[in-house]
Amino acid sequence: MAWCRGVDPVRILGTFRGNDQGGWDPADHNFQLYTIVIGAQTLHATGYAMGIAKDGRVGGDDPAKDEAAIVYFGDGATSQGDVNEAFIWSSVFTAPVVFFCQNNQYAISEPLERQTRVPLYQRASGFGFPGVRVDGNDVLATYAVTQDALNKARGGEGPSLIEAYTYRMGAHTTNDDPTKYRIASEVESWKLKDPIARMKSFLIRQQVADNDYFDSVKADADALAAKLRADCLSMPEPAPDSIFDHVYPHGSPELDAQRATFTRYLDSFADAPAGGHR
Ligand SMILES: Cc1ncc(C[n+]2csc(CCOP(=O)(O)OP(=O)(O)O)c2C)c(N)n1
Repeated sequence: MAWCRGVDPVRILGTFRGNDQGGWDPADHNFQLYTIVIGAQTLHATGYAMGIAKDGRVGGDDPAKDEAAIVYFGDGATSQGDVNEAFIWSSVFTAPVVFFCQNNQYAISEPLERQTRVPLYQRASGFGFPGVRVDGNDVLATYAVTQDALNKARGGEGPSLIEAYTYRMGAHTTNDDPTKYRIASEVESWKLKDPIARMKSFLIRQQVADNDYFDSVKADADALAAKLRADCLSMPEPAPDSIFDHVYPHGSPELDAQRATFTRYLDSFADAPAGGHR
């Protein structure tokens, strides 16, 4: 999504490396900053969507001017209070928001059966809006249901939930070892459903792309990956006390006190740089 919205992927890696706290202006890309607190983004999207509705930018005479919000989260997030609150608020206020749950069947080591007794898309009906499950490894089907849900939201029909059913092929993070909690045959069966391989064979069968095209895509992807690795490794380390810079637009006395305490702590080290830490 960030790529489609024109956000340089290295900006996301900056957040993952802990080098910044979100490296782009959401207004520039119509794309919110990454939310680390699982599920909280569903409330942000619901509030934003309620604002869209209050500004009268849904169900107008010119559909091209209507707007909606879409928010992405995982199967584990559906157990969070935030997500359930977002479902309620969006429903009763008919907010133009699409909840897109990427159900990859694991929240780190926690399997789906520890999150829900019913298929996740069915939860929506209890909150009073439509839910649909789509094969999340089918790019075109996923695009179609997303477009439909967004059009309904823009048209004033309120929220919907999309459950894109898929599988997390790798580890959750570099300190997660999935061999401890799932069996190899499960992973093997999902390898056969690889969405990229499926899309590739579809395009070949439809005769809309040939080997030259795929070779050029691969070359572009390899070059992009190499650039991202290089850019990520060469990111400047932030000054330790820069964490205080962007909490509030105009700072606060409490933050100033915290910064002073932190600076004293840093200065207590023998190798503290003369003249501060910047
Ligand atoms: C409120 C909160 N609790 C716990 C965490 C730690 N945490 C990070 S990722 C994760 C699992 C998320 O699983 P899921 O929602 O299924 O998304 P996935 O990463 O599988 O796409 C957890 C518990 C967090 N970031 N925020």
